[in-house]
Amino acid sequence: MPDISSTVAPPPVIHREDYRPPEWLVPDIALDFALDPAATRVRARLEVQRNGEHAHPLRLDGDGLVPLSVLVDGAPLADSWRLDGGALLIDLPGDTHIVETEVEIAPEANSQLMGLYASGGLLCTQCEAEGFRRITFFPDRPDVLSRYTVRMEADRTRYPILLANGDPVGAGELGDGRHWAEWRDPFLKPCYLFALVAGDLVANRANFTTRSGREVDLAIWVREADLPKTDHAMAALKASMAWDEHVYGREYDLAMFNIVAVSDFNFGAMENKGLNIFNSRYILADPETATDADFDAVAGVVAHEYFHNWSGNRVTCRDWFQLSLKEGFTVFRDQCFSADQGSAAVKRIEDVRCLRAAQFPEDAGPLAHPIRPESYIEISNFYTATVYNKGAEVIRMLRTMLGAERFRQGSDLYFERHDGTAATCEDFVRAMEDASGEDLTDFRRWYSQAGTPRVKASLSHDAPGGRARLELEQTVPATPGQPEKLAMPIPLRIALFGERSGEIFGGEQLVLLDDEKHEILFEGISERPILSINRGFSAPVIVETNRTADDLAFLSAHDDDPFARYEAMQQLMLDTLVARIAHGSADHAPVIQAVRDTLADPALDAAFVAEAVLLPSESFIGDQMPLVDPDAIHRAREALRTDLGRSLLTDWREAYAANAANRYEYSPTAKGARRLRTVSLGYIAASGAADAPALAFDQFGQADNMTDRQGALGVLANSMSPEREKALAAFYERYRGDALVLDKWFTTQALSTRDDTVEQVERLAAHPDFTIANPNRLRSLVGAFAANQRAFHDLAGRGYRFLADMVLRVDRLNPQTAAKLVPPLGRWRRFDATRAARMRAELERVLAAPDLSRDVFEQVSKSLA
Ligand code: 0A1
Ligand code: ZN
Repeated sequence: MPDISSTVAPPPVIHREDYRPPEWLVPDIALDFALDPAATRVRARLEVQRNGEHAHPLRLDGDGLVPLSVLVDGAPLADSWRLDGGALLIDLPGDTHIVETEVEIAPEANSQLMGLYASGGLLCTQCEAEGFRRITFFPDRPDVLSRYTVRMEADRTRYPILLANGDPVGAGELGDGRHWAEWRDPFLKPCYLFALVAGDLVANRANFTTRSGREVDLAIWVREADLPKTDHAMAALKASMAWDEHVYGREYDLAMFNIVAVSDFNFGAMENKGLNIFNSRYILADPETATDADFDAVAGVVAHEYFHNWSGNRVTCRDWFQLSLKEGFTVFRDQCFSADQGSAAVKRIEDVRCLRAAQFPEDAGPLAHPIRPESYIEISNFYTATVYNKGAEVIRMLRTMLGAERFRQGSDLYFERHDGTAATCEDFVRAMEDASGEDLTDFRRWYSQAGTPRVKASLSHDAPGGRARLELEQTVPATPGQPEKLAMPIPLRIALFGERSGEIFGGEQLVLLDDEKHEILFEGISERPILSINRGFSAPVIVETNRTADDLAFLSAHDDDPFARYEAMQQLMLDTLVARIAHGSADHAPVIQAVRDTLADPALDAAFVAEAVLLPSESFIGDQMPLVDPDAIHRAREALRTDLGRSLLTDWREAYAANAANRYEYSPTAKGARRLRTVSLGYIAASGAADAPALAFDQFGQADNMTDRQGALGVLANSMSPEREKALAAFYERYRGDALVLDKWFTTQALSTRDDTVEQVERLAAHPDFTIANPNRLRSLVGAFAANQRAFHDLAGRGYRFLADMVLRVDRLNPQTAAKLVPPLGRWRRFDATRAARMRAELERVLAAPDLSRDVFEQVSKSLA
């Protein structure tokens, strides 16, 4: 048989440098939907305007659409339109015309969840990045801004609520059980921010008065049974609105703000103007079904989408290469919001942990790209930790370098200059530059160069002279397409502590390492100094220092910067683990002592202690090694865990008892206590204490909240005890009707450290409650399993085969979601020859499959290159 795949042309690559302004603008669009899950008729009326001097036809993007009619200025067109790869091309004589089209689409057959689709009896839309072209013919690019009027009609019983962007302007009955509603959005917007929802929904309603006195009606729309779970999201929404006024001077601008929760959603949520659509897991929360981490995620995502109203909607992106303009900035904004709501130190630790878990590996692998990519095949593949989280770190560095006040002046200038337009990352940097008077020429390298910079820092002390010398050296690793790198300006917050006195010499300094090498001399250093560097994680870099175990132990007990204190402990643990992996043994005593001291320090709050005493993850340990050995890492980490458990058993038992609560309460203190209690339980179990399973089962059974219950279940899931099966069965029975909680049941098992996890996961994939059609459920099992470093890297390659099979199955339904499963296989270069060959073989098998989507093709071909 001929190899057909090799004769199919590879999909085109889009380059940033090829950007050209749109040839036609669409200042106004009226949409008319006759909604029906099987066949929805969409009529569009576009006012089109030639942009500049040219004779090109109007090009309206379309994906899977068939024009039922095309009218120009009211007259049917017979032969002056044609289809070109899905797009509709129309020759137009004049400079302005009215173009009307009609198409029919089938929401319930839309398994990609892009465009108009059905979810749990609702009809809803997702248009970012290029979903609008699956609804109607339109120039589907973010720099075409239009005023929208949307009319919807639908069956009143199935779809009593009809929502779209902006404000409602009319509604009525149609007879035969159908009704209609019309909405108008007064703000110009790109089509990726268009949204509609139709369904049987109820609202949690509230209102908010902006600081200039505007009244805003707030509504969170959900299925009736979910209404009691919406208060936390509503509180977060109000807090976000107030925060953006207070911190950025940004007010909300419509009379209404609607949020809808849906069960089937590819990402977290979407910032459609005035009508945010959310994955229900980021709206619904009550103590019985959501953990403290879930509560935090709900507030963070609600804030994120709300903040997009300015950083994304009022000022949008010129093209998709500028994605980090809205995403990096908005993640930075939501991180600061969350930091202000609770413990800023713990929030920073979590954000850095997330960056290291998701972004550092991306930057070190075959899919590395700058926060402003140069090219893509499928833009959906660029909603990455690099664009989002490293993008946020880049904005944070700007604020660190300019100071809070000048940063705010820069953001004011940016919003003022670009309001109502589609802007670029360059526009943002220029506003910061103009407002602050700083030259940010070299700083722009953070936008164009990929790869995590490495900083070597060595401190030496000249005791008789009372001087210290800090030598800094940076290297930026080669990444695909970027073999050579220029030095990056790296802002490092630094302090020196006296080894004996514990005092800081001369306070904290901000050092800008903007060359390959840099040297700083400190005078008046009367005793041996200990270096505290990259305090608060002031730059997204990897720092290597010549600090001893004693230095790190000192900092873990005395550093006044909570992040640096946590970091010192992590480094001490990492050094110990890496030494054990390399030499087969290591001295655990310094780690044990540092953990004991941290547990005993009365000045520390429980939330911080819980973070500080946790060992680095297996994958982060792997990132420190030239070649990852998952089994050796697991053994070393478990040995240290066991040792910590045994040596400090009394301390863990004390912490466990001291952090018990009589009754559930939602407060930072109560959250910290819950976290430390379950971390302590984990160590008690790691010690091998005979009563550990019973203790965990008790916590599981008696918990009055999901944090404690799931925490105990997680501990049991790693055990071989009979309590494990009892707890899993009880959890399933209790929550089988609640999809979001059932996701946790799958995830907990997929993350188990037991030897039989691969088989368990294969078995769970055949469970009647498992489905690949729902992205949350898919990720709860498959995504979690691929993050379980030991189980996924099973030497026989079963984990790899399982994941590749899933990629192929999911690709037929939902390419975007399938592509997101590929990166763990792409890390093959980091593993031993046997594993690397098996991972490659699976990638090659996927690549050879017929009819692969562009999404998966791009991720797999780049992973093999
Ligand atoms: N802009 C959203 C992210 C998002 C992107 C694509 C989506 O559709 C598949 C959905 C959401 C955000 O940053 O929250
Ligand atoms: Zn976003």
